[in-house]
Amino acid sequence: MMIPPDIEEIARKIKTMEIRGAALIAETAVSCLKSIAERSRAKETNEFIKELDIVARRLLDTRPTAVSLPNAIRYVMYRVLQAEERGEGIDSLREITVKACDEFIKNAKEAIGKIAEIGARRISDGDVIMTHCHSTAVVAILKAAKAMGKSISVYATETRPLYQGRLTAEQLLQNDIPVTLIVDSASRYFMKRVDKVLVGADAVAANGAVVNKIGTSMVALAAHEARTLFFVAAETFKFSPETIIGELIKIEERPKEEILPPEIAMKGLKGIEVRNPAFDVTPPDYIDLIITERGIIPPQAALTVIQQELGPIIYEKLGMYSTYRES
Ligand code: RI2
Repeated sequence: MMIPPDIEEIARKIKTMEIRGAALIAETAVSCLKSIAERSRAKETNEFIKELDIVARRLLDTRPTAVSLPNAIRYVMYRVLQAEERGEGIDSLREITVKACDEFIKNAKEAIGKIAEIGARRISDGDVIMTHCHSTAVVAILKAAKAMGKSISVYATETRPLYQGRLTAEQLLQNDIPVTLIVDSASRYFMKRVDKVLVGADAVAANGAVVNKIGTSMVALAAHEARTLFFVAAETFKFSPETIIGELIKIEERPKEEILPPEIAMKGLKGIEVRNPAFDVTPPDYIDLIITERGIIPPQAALTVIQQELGPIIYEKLGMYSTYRES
């Protein structure tokens, strides 16, 4: 089967980050699987599964770090493969696929609502918050805190090289939350004025380490030094089951043109070595709390979350759709 052009276009947009954010790429991938299931003309179950499988692998190929992506795909494929093993027919498989996709998206939306509510309770009236990059979960918490009548203000780092901090600032302004945009390297300069740092996550490892946008660990270090609380907001589908067996989360390296566009490279920098890692790892020692839809946990409880929330995937189909396997 050829991948349909509209799905190919979505995969391209995820790779170029026109569609971005760990939760959104997971939800988008699941919507693609749903669309494939709905339009499939397969007569045999194995043909149907092959169609899903090709699209699943194409989507997994787009971005390697956000664990939400393989976890979302496994959520759907695990249920479909189980149904096939039970001997269900093609119509039933289609129905099960669509249901699993709808369920994942519904759960993801509900998770954000719960994280907003739980997280907002941890914000005090008058708090000055610092955030890095753009996280749907973080913005939801800040909006909920404001809705609870808490007066807050935010320092948003611009987040080089793609400036997702501008998006955060825009969304906060739209919600009448005072925000100051700063360059990433000013985060330590302003840290003494900050009560809490709040960031999102692309992946949470079994030991509680958090993988998030490059620069997060530097902000965490500055927070640690200033004794400023450091909170992470992450849905449980961002927790990485593979890390239980010692796999490392792969850090995406993006094109050097994001840092050095060709017109600048012409001026004496042509051919220069540029590195552009998109994420870094913040050790659990620098993290005070992780806010999940199941409640607030210390980073040390990440393993328990993985065991409870992602159990069947871990024990039966861990290798399935792992972004780690080929690395
Ligand atoms: P939500 C983003 O990655 C950022 O690192 C952000 O903190 C994280 O995903 C979580 O975002 P990128 O796609 O899922 O910008 O909370 O590379 O929206």
